[in-house]
Amino acid sequence: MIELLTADTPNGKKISIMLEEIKLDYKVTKVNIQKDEQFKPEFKKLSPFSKIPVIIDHENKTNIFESGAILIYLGEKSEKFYLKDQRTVINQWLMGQMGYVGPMLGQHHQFHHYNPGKSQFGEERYFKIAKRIYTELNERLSHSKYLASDNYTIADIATFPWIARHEWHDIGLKKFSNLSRWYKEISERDAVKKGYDLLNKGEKIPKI
Ligand SMILES: N[C@@H](CCC(=O)N[C@@H](CS)C(=O)NCC(=O)O)C(=O)O
Repeated sequence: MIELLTADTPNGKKISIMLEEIKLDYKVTKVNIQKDEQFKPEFKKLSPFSKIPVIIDHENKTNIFESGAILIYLGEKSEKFYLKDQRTVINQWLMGQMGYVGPMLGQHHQFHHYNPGKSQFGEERYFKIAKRIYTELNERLSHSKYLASDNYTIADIATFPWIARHEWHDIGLKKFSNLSRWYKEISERDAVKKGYDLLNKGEKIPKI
């Protein structure tokens, strides 16, 4: 059994979606990051940067932090969505999400959604970067069905929950036809719908 220690955020949703996709038995343990539970010593032992998500694989007593590393671990364990002969390309799109797409859109959330009016520089900078990310993903998806290849992989699973915040981004997802096609298709997967609602609150994936 896998225990997923998480909060209801895009990084958290990546892992619940993956666990639903690979149909592993799992339970969610909520970490309330608004109440600083991530800084408790017992959690910090599992996650040195005090970040969710973390998994504990009780089968072999392994714990893993960093969502990209968790997706790789689960991909290898299940032999799903991380095809052996496509790992070099999957890793690139996964690392691109981890090092660029997620952190930059996260800053856009901070300046544009949570704290508008506090920094014109921050708002403009991350709005521009977010738009660039939409354009770049759209371009990739103009000649590839999914991000890494013609197969749905952990790179898509990592990226999807970030694009699912498109209403916060105010960029206009529907103007990006390939990204919209990809988004719509992934949002219709049963496992994605279930994993997106990781706290069972009836949360629906935002439509385009
Ligand atoms: N690179 C990390 C980022 C994780 C991350 O930023 N988690 C946020 C929530 S989405 C968090 O735990 N924030 C609490 C904090 O920083 O104190 C990953 O992908 O796992």
